[in-house]
Amino acid sequence: MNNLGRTAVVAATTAALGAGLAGAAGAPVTASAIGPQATYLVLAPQGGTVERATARVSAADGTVVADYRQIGVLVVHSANPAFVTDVAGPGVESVASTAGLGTVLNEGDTVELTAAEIAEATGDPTAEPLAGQQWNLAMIDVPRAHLVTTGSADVVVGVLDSGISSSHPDLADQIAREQSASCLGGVPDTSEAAWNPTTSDHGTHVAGIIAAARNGIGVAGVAPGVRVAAVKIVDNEGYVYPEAAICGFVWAAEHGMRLTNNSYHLDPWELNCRSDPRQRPVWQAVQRAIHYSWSRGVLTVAAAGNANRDLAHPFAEAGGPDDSELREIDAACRVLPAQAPGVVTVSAVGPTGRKSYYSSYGQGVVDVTAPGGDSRTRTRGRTSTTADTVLSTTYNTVTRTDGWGWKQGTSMASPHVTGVAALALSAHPELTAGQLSELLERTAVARPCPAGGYDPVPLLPSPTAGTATCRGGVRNGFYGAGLVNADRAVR
Ligand SMILES: [Ca+2]
Repeated sequence: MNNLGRTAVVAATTAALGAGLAGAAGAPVTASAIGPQATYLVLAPQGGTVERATARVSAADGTVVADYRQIGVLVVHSANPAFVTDVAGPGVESVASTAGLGTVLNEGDTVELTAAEIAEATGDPTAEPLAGQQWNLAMIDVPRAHLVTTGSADVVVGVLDSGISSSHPDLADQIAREQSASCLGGVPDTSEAAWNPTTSDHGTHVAGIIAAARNGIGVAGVAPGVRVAAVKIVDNEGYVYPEAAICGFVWAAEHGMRLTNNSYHLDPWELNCRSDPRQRPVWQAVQRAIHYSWSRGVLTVAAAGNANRDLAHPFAEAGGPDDSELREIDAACRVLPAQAPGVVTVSAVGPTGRKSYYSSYGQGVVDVTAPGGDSRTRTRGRTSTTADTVLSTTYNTVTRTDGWGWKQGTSMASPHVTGVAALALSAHPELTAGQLSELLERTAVARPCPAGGYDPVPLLPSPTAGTATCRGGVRNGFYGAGLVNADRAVR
């Protein structure tokens, strides 16, 4: 740990934190839809069999690399330039190439703790050494909840993300190794190397928020008694392709998980438009996968996104494969998986409880809110304060060193909700996914809309600046049903 420094190891951009978080400046996506071994999603009619679709794939010179007949979805490789038209026919509802449909993980910088900072914080033998910096846990009453339960090892949470460091001293004993897998390419690979992080520590940070151990080292998570499974869906370039996410949902549903955390969004654009014929099959396939999870008792928790966007009133956006392209956005456009049915969608607040400057929102979209950090709340009189973000476990992919550090985003808020849900399941294992979702909302502490207008970044220019409008009453667009509360959820 002596080589840890205050370096941004996975900087998404070199601009301000806001830009890195928003992901608006994501790397260009090559739109070469056709080529050797292009990947396709082939959907059979919902509720039907995949037999005819499988035969049509073969006849169209395609190879099925993953068969998700549970949801009527095949992941196919083909070099046939005419595959999309050749495969169409009876038994095939829709087909789409997923080339160019990956999206760069919505990821901010990590500010790692130095060895000196870690050493200085080990004074209190009765608490986790870094617990004093975890404002986020006190905010949602985690210490009081732990008097009831710290979580049951029977509860396994799927972390659909960039992998989890299995060598991390705060996570090594928390990982359900036999339930972990990489889903890159849409095909599960259970080797430990495959589900460890390679180019991003995002999943390691998320996993620590949920379940970092109470072991006298570093930090503790919201639910240190539960276990996490690494389900790696973020590839080495930072992309999340639809076939990887679909594989991840099905894997989690069939390997004993009760919850999945989803701190990412799909597509090269933030929004997936069902009216776009190329995106519609992705929407359908992901929705089927999430519904399948739900039917198997798995609750899906997802981040709302970091664009300070009103998801209930989408507007035209630039970006995607060609940054000059401006798309028509309408009510058929959604953030996936956050806006899929049955998903608990999470906005972020900072230490003051106000919506984080970057957090997306939307009445009828956000279900609950949780601490995601806000470096610009200026609780200490400075313009930007790292300690107002979220401290968790890190893995430096350059030095291959485990550590602890700060990140902010709805990516960090979502695992707080997942952790609270894991505690609630530990206390009430009989809950169905629907009952658990309802419990999270019923036990949340309502937060009113801020009075007057809301400028998320007063006096500061920001890529995500712009007045946000909070709509609704007790349940509203900024905070949904309110701030999740671990103590109320376990009673
Ligand atoms: Ca610990």
